Amino acid sequence: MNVIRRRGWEIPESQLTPEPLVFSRRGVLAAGAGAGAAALLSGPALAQRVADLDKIPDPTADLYPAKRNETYTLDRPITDEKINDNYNNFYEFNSSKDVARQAQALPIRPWTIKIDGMVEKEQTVGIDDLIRKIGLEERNYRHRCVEAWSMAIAWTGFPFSKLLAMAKPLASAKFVRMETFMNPSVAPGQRQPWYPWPYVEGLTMAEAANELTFLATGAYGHPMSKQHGAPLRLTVPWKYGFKSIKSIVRFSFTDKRPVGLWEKLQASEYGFWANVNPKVPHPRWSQASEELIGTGERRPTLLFNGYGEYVADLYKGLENERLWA
Ligand SMILES: Nc1nc2c(c(=O)[nH]1)N[C@H]1C(S)=C(S)[C@@H](COP(=O)(O)O)O[C@H]1N2
Ligand SMILES: [Mo]
Repeated sequence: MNVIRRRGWEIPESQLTPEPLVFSRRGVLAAGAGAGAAALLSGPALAQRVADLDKIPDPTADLYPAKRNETYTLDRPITDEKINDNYNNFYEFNSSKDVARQAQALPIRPWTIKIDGMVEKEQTVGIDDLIRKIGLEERNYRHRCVEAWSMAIAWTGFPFSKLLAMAKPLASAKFVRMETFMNPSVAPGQRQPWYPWPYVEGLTMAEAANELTFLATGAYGHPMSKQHGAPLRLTVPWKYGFKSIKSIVRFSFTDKRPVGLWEKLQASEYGFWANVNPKVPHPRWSQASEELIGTGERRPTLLFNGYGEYVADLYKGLENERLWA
């Protein structure tokens, strides 16, 4: 993501020290001191780890490809899988688009998900039990990043509403807060202390229950690649991409509006609602059009990324809120 490091969140000494020095010194401190930090794997050791992880079976791989739900149609071709697999935002690994190799170090089995907070009964569930219990379908969705690029993806997964049915949130719950794994020993970006890890995102209960809101476990007819956020990733296609949190480990139901990682870092640029709107520019660039990654084409951006018929009603009466970006 595109963040000016205004560093209001940093320690005051940063005002006295040239930036590159602050970053390297703090980076070194964090790597040496934090959480009993094991040495970060690289080179042959990383390759060996990835090879070992690749041997761990995926117990729900037989469910792919799932039947496509034809309700959701595209106005553009699906992005080529090779391109999509090599152009990602996954700051836990690094802040470039080139994260695919590093992301392979993430273990995704076993993977447990905690459901807690304002629910009838807190529970912990393994990803494969969850997938088998709920079942899978395929959906083609557009994806619009706040950085003014877009893709189209064939996701596999299940509607968020089915997780709600399982979680049984109390009437007092107003929001769901989602959290990504925290594992700095395999995710080098998580050793960068200026990001408020872990990655967090949130939705209102009405947004979570909307028929478009989808939890993806696969893409392109097979289990999702790690760089896309395996084994469980949110897709809310009418919002800027940063809302679609990857590699989720926890759903907490709450009456307090969650503050996402980007909002915490730079609230003036990345807000809670973050609905796509071509008429409301980001403070530093226009949102009027987008680059379709892999095609060289630029297109006008659509209000709600073209999904207004499903979601516009969610925002009636909220006109005083900062609904865009
Ligand atoms: N945990 C986590 N989730 C994340 C991100 C991230 O850095 N970490 N990046 C977000 C952003 S900005 C975008 S555009 C999408 C990118 O998804 P893709 O790499 O599958 O295209 O993931 C979102 N979810
Ligand atoms: Mo993004």
